[in-house]
Amino acid sequence: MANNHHYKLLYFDTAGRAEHIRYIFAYAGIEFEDFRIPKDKWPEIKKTTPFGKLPVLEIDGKPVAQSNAIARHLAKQVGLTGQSEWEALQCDVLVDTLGDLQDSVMKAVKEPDPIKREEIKARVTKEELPFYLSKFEKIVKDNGGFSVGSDITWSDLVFAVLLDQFENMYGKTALNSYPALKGLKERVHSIPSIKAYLEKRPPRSPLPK
Ligand SMILES: N[C@@H](CCC(=O)N[C@@H](CS)C(=O)NCC(=O)O)C(=O)O
Repeated sequence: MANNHHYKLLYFDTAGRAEHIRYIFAYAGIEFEDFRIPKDKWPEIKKTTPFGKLPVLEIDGKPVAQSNAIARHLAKQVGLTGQSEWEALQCDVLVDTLGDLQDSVMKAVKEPDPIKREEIKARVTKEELPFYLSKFEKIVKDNGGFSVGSDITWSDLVFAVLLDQFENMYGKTALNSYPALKGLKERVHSIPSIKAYLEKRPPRSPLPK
């Protein structure tokens, strides 16, 4: 896809909040510099970022913060925001709802007290995950395999990234009760440009605390 901008994505050496941005670049065949900041360099670089957080995307040298603002901007450029304003809105709704679920999951991961951690993890696993996943499953099934409308959107890419992370955390059978979601993830991962990206993607390393 033609795009004349120079893109440099700054993030840590992990998937985290940058992976959906990398997927959009990969999907659209847009070259970008995947600048993975080593932990020890972060305190220095942090001072130079717009709001002290990553990811930051430098577009022709101008730094832009906020992962979903960045992803939405790129999605618009490459035609991944659906067929109408209504579909663009549905993409935003799903991406934000996936963010809510991800926040709950991460709360369990980040809890330092091991007893509280297990309690949160049990609640998320028993209540929040099935609540959200069953709703997402119905949406994707009703749309014939897409999260929004009848064609791929950036929401599908965000689903693929997060469902993959859930499988890594909860095991490969975690999505067995959600065949439409599993199918969505697999279909995104079999798109040749995404497949090529996944094959050369560096191994994950943990985020700095
Ligand atoms: N809402 C922001 C959140 C950014 C954020 O929390 N980034 C974390 C990594 S996922 C960070 O920069 N942590 C290091 C720090 O705060 O020093 C986004 O989606 O971009």
